[in-house]
Amino acid sequence: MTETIRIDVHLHEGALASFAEDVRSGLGSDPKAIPPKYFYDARGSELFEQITTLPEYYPTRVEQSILDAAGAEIIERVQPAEIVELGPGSARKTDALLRPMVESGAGTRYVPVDVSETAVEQCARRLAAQYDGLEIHGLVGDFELHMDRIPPAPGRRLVAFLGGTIGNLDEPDRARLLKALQSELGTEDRLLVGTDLVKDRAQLEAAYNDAAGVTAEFNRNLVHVINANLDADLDPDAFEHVAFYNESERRIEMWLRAREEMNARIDALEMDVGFEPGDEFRTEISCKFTRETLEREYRAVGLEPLAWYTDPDELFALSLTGPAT
Ligand code: SAH
Ligand code: AVI
Repeated sequence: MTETIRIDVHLHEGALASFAEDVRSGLGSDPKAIPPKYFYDARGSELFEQITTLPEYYPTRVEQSILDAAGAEIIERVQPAEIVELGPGSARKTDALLRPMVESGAGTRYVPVDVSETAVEQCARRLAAQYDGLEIHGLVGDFELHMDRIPPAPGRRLVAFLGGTIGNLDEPDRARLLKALQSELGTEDRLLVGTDLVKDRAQLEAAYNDAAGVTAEFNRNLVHVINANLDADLDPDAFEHVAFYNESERRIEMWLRAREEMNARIDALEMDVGFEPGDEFRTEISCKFTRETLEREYRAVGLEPLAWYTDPDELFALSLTGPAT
């Protein structure tokens, strides 16, 4: 069996400086908000994996079913020489694309790009053992900052952005990312994006308020990450997990709300932070889409919608686009 793994790490001191800056400005802004990409240290990645198995969290199961049904057809249609995946996490679902790509004989490389070092290492090791001869070139980096570090393609490229992670960005950030992707894509390259769809409030809110409390722990992990990286002494258990559907913005919002009065110190920022009971900061948005809103965003950046794959209940969708000609 031939195993070929290379992993480039692009998150060094710069990442800590950006985290420090994002926490400083996030806790000083109104409303207070910290970007969700910081959830994903080793523990955050592990908690997210647990979320994907929860009965209430339908997106993973439903996206998997769409990929199982359409994966081979997508590969046949695009005939990629490689798959670049943004935010793969464990990349479990990506098997539905990798298997047909490797079996086609045309695809030889997989490029996972994730801020979580453990995620890149673990998925690279698993996939190298599973697919004989598949070259794996992982990047530990931020897909909003390090797109230019992706190695040149050996041929036609399929960029996969699964899980609905695009919905964790607000509209200006999505437009910036989609535009950057559009300008990187060759005429025959394709982009495959997974998005959660607008649906009734009860089902959405249940998915982010699971009975076992795993999402609450995932949410509070941001406090652990702040403490560990910025020498802070915030008490994670002093924050209550809050998640609700903001219907006018068509997004789930997750917040951490102080249960009691608290005074904490963030040494690395030389910052004292005080919380009154009920004070809160936003930790994540998770935007929900319709085919119409999404295709409008694609067209605005020069991406042409080519195919739409969904489940019978239209809970989740995969959309395939390419550069408009
Ligand atoms: N695609 C997987 C994992 C989704 S969780 C699935 O569908 O199950 C989101 C993943 O994106 C995590 O692994 C997280 O570390 C990664 N991520 C979030 N923001 C990122 C960013 N700005 N750059 C790179 N990776 C990011
Ligand atoms: C990774 N992302 C698409 C997940 C979501 O549903 O927005 C993260 C998550 N947050 C809470 N549960 C899952």
